[in-house]
Amino acid sequence: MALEVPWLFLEGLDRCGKTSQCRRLVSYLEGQGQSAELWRFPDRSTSVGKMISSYLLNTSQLDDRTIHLLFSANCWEKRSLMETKLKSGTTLIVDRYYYSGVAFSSAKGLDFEWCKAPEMGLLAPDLVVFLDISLEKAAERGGYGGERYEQLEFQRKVAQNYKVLHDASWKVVDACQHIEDVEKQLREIVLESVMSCQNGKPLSNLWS
Ligand code: NYM
Repeated sequence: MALEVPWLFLEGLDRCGKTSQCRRLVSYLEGQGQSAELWRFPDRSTSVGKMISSYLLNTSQLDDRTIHLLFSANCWEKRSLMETKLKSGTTLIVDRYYYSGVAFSSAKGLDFEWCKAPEMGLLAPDLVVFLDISLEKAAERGGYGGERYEQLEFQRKVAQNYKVLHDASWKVVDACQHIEDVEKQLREIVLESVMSCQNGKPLSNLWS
């Protein structure tokens, strides 16, 4: 089945500005007459998502592998809806997806390949955009430290893991720039991606 719309993930350290940029991108695409939706992972609205949320808020404790599998289950429970949306022509702008799973869980010392395994078969995006921010800049942003993982040393390990996961197809945007400049660059990247998807692209699975 041909796919004529691009879909992309935004990844990055905590407080890199992904969520605001995803919102802006969706409004922009809608303004261009494109059907577009913002998705976020973890999706805290499902029952799995509620368990994840309470772990992130430090109101529950879970074994490292258990929480990793819950993040993965959270992606799996949305996979078929994701496929339906993409096949119906909706562009999805996804605020984090499975790369976060590997980057954050392996920062606790879990094996990379073990972390990747449960994500095999999830849909692969047309594009991954990494919002690159320094650890110090991220830590200065409002709300930092409110959730588990928002600690400098932990984020340093996450940043190293993103470097390992990174491949040549990823686009990197400097998230230390002014918000409007980041937005402008993201628009250009998305428009480029729309052009390259114009002849239709098949959906593919991750890590295959
Ligand atoms: N996170 C997110 C993971 O550890 N694994 C995952 O698979 C995903 C999708 O959740 N610190 C972490 C990264 C963040 C936290 O994300 C919540 P956000 O974007 O702050 O809502």
